[in-house]
Amino acid sequence: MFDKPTLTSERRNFYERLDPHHLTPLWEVLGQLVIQQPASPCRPAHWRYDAIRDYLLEAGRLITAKEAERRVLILENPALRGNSSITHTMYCGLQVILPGEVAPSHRHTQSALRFVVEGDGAYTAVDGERVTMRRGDFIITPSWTWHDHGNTGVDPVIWMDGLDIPLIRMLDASFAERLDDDSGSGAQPVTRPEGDALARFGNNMLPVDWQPSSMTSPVFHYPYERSRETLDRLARSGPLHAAHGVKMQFINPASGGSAIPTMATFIQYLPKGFAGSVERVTDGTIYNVVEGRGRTTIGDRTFDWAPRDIFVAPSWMPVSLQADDDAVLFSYSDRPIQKALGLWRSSAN
Ligand code: GTQ
Repeated sequence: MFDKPTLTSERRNFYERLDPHHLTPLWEVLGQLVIQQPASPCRPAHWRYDAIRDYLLEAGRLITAKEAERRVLILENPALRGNSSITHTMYCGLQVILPGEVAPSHRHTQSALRFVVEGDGAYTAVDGERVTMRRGDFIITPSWTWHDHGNTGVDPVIWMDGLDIPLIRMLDASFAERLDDDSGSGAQPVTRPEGDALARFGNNMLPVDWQPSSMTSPVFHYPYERSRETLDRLARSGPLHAAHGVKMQFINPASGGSAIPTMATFIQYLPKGFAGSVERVTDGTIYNVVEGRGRTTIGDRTFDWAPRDIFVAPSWMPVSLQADDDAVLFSYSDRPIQKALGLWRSSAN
């Protein structure tokens, strides 16, 4: 759109004299900066769970959760290797915790979401309340809340971590600290019974005198049982959206906004045989397959997926979803940031 002017020797000489002053002429770079539509360098990518699982268990033999702080394999966008990023703003990892282990308590300004992919019997503790992690559960660790993870069961437990690490890095807004651990256990003290937050905030009611203290949802656990039942009922009562099937977003019940200020989280149902229409959105999106098999075409790539697989669709690439079985997909993206700034676009609008 903005063409580069001809490079004459006089101009080249000028640029060379600018260089030591850390000055650059805009007209040489404008065409790369202000482009007609998004052209993300991120690539569509797909990670088969079957191919990763053994590496996670191998990591479990190689290093303890305590020594690692968090025993995670990071899923890096192939075009962003070395950046710990799956899109320009979002981080994705798979965390494994073995029976008896504790990932010690810490807090940071980055927000985290957990989506449980395998195993029962682990817990995440957030500000004094533990929640048992079950497959398909979506759990939030709000910015600057103390959190630790433990496994009191007999099997390894594995979940997907979604964090806004690259965004916070771009903003130079990272703070973090370890809990002073008097007990030596690594875990924070439990001060509230399990299920307290869900009872208080997760039943379309709020305690009468309660005032929000943060922008994150006070419900930090969205059990799969409830999400699945909702999808099931809506699938039966229809109608299906041509591109999304039945798609719900997790919200903060106190504001109606996204459950996490920097990350949108979604769960969607695609009936067997669903062949979705093509859509583009400006929020690069990470998907985790909960149930069913199917395929997704993203730009010129098509990925066949199965339960627990993860795939990423970069900003503004055409995406279409197909399901061979009844399928459920969890996904997350930076949509709330884009919406807050009036930047979010979809080809559907
Ligand atoms: O569980 O707190 O994947 O701090 C990366 C950074 C998980 C966590 C990650 C973290 C965590």
